[in-house]
Amino acid sequence: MERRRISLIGAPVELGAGLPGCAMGPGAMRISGLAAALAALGHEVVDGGDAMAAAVSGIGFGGNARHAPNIAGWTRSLEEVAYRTLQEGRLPIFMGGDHALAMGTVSGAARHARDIGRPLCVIWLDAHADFNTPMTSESGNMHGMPVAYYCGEPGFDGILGDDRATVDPANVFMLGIRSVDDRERQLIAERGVQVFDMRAIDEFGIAAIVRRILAHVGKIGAMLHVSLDVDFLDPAIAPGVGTTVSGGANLREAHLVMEMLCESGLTTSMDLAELNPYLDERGKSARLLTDLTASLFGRKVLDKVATLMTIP
Ligand code: EXY
Ligand code: MN
Ligand code: MN
Ligand code: MN
Repeated sequence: MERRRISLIGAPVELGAGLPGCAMGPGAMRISGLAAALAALGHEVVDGGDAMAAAVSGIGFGGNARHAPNIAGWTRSLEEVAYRTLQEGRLPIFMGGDHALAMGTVSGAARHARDIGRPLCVIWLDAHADFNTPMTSESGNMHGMPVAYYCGEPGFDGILGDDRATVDPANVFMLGIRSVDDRERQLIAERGVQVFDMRAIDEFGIAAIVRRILAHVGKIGAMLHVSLDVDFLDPAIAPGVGTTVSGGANLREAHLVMEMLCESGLTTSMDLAELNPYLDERGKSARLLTDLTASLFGRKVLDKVATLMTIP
């Protein structure tokens, strides 16, 4: 794989989740050796330290949205960091932090893509659709809302300006989904989000799905943001998350997604979200996130693998 200029950015957001602990995520990712693993693959890696939430007051949209001013502050600062990092020609990897961080990271990537006249596609690896709004959410937890936000759903007034860049829901590809609220289900169908739930993965195999998505991304010349929520993975291999749902992606399915992303060379930004080290088992989930990220950036068993066609 070509040498990338990677920026690691800590995003210790935790008030979007129902449980505390995600603020320790960036620390655990550093301990698990993410920077060294990427550098060992030949990339230039800079750890930019942790971002901070902008100070925000006077945010008060209606509905059910806990800690809205704090999440608005994170959205403003992470939008700017994502935008600026991409503008500098670097590939940001955001070490979360709960998934509300993607309100900012994806919005910033969308602004950069808009500037250079390319679409932005998002691969959303998650047990959940994260498509609630303050008007539909039952929990009020804003980590269940980022996709609705960056797709431009109403109900989040005043976080970023009215000219904020958004993502076309038809360019959002969700994989691994297995827990969706009733009103979310209705919204994602109405908006035309491309959802591949665990049943689709069981039926078609994850490779066939990812191949089709990547072909589409390449064909339309899009930038590609990959957002990996720990709960995409089965809790047996990744227990360090507050919203486990059984029946998730297994170890090989997850690595295969990363390996195919690597081969495509299409990824331009990434989130590692929802790691809760307080709930983890001896660093198991943090290590797995590091291994998966290394797969995406070129770690493989062999340089050349035999294919069916090479067997005499
Ligand atoms: N749909 C539920 C809610 O809105 O509260 C659960 C959301 C969990 C979100 C995690 C991060 O993916
Ligand atoms: Mn999520
Ligand atoms: Mn989730
Ligand atoms: Mn399976």
